[in-house]
Amino acid sequence: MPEYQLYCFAQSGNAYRAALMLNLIGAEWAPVFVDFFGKAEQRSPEYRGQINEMGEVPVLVHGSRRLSQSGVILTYLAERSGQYLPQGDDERLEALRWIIFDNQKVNGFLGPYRFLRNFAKPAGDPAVLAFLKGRIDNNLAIVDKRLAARAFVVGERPTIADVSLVAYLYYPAEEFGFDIAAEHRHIAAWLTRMRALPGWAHPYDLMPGFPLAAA
Ligand SMILES: N[C@@H](CCC(=O)N[C@@H](CS)C(=O)NCC(=O)O)C(=O)O
Repeated sequence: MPEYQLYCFAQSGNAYRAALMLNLIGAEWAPVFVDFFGKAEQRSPEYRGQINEMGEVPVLVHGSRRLSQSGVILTYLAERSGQYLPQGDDERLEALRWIIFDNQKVNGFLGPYRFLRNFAKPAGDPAVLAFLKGRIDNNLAIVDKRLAARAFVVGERPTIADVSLVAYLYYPAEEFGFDIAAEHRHIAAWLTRMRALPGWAHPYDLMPGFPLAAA
């Protein structure tokens, strides 16, 4: 059995952060498919009892350890491998600052927006979508400005802050109804730099469940 197992599914940008990190550090890992759209497995009492009390994907299993929250998983893998690790207190805190901003306000809004627009039945309320889109535009502009002055989020070297922030950004523009890279040139250039890292793979190639089975 590979060293790591990752509970995930292809459409999850939250899980992509962990899957991508495992690939980038060259870990031996295998995905464990979570049927999110069909059986809503993550909400079952079994999943909550045995896999993750928070009822969320991703979950990383490493020996007797079971970790959830992609920010925790990224930190764990960076500390174990020594790769994508922020160096020193200032970088560590800076990376954490961006990971929290990302979880709450960048991909934390993009994920639900894409879900409501693309997968939810019935589709999301237009007023909710409009609210989220306003927040997304504002927060992507903040990230774009940040990346205008440096190659990666913390500095000139990629860290777990970058791996966190790419979460939903490689999914097709049609799923969002707008083109993030076309609208934010510094984000676009950074996405190209991230894509060039050894081990990079697209979320739909890295995790099981794409394409979605017809309902
Ligand atoms: N902050 C969490 C977010 C995890 C999350 O929200 N995952 C979604 C899937 S993309 C989920 O499992 N949602 C539970 C549900 O909708 O039942 C992380 O970064 O790991």
